[in-house]
Amino acid sequence: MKQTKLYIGNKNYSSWSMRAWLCIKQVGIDFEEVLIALRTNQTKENILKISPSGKIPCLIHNNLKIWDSLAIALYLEEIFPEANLFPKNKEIRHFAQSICSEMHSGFINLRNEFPMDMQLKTKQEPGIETQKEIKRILEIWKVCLNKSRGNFLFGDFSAADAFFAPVVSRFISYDVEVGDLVDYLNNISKNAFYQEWQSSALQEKPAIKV
Ligand SMILES: N[C@@H](CCC(=O)N[C@@H](CS)C(=O)NCC(=O)O)C(=O)O
Repeated sequence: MKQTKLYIGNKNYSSWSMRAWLCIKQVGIDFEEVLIALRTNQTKENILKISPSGKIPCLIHNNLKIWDSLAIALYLEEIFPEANLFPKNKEIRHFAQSICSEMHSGFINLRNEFPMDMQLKTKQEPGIETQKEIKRILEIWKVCLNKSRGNFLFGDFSAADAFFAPVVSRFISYDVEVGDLVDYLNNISKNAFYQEWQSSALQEKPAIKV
């Protein structure tokens, strides 16, 4: 049994789990992933055995328990600074942490209207509020990519890319128009860890909402 465990939800649906999982994969430590099925009658009870918030992801590392995707990303950065989950330059680091926080606490309309479902391929026009949120996301990506001039928001793959990876998945699923930012969608969706997560997601049985 491995010392480090990451509790996650169904890979097809759990955008929060995907963020934490991509961060820990980027760090490169050995860990056991434990999947708790979402949308069942036992989901809440099963999650509460592990995570005090009743939500996943939840990380167990060195006998510490860290729940919430943002807390997990910040913890991993603190313990494994060499993985460069956040940029080292102070100004850029604050910027990266701000956009992760903005993602973490916002974009409610996008979340509700376009829930992550990696098995889904459709064309759906976003409502007015979701359009505004999409515009803001594209603006964030543009600012970062113009500065980084790399494949990812801050050059190499970082926590910020992990935080926006489920958005990329949503944009692909719902065929959202992103203009020349399509290159960024491709860079994320071709990332080896993204692909690994997606190939498991595509094999999952659809969950029925309880
Ligand atoms: N803000 C939290 C959100 C976590 C969250 O909502 N997780 C969902 C799965 S994607 C969950 O645990 N749902 C189970 C439930 O609410 O019963 C984070 O960043 O970790």
